[in-house]
Amino acid sequence: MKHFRNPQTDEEIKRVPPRQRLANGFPVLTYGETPQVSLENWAFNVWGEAEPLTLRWDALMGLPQREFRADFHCVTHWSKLNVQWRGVEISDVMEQIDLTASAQYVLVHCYGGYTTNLTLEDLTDPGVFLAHTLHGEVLPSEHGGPVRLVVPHLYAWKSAKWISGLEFLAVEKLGFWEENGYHRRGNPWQQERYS
Ligand SMILES: Nc1nc2c(c(=O)[nH]1)N[C@H]1C(S)=C(S)[C@@H](COP(=O)(O)O)O[C@H]1N2
Ligand SMILES: [Mo]
Repeated sequence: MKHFRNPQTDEEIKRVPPRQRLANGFPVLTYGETPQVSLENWAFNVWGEAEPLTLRWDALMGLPQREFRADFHCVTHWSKLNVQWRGVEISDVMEQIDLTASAQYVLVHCYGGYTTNLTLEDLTDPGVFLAHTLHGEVLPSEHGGPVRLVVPHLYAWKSAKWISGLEFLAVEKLGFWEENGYHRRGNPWQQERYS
């Protein structure tokens, strides 16, 4: 079986960024072990340039639940169009968060220790969300369950699996891959792959 193919239809050609191919399946890309986190133990923490906050599973479920369809672009040259997720819009999470006037950057933290950085502007882009459901099924742990971040407008290393919190910052801190040579922003249309 072929795992990747070139975009074919006009629609695919328009939506697949430069030097990307389409994945037939949904590859799993994880650096290190897959953390196992129960819903009971799951917690999402906010700290730094914000009033400290902890959201547990029930509180997350109490926020508006929505369907999202998003394209997914991994920097290793594969993309997947129309991935169907269910979860919570980041704007609905941000309504729970009281930022200081200095907050301009975010370091996203994960169970297992992975981190990735975003500007506050990229985090609060209207397309960004927390996902707990993939194609109608409970988000599998290898794809980031119980809850992952999805940032459709940037390369997928920004879509942090097993998210455990957001550290708001006045001064930018780089995340794991960004420290190791990946671009600080990662716009797939500009091919911001490595720095
Ligand atoms: N916590 C964590 N999040 C992560 C990663 C990781 O290794 N750990 N890999 C990133 C990369 S490089 C990609 S392409 C996507 C892959 O998501 P998937 O495994 O669901 O396809 O997750 C991103 N989020
Ligand atoms: Mo990736």
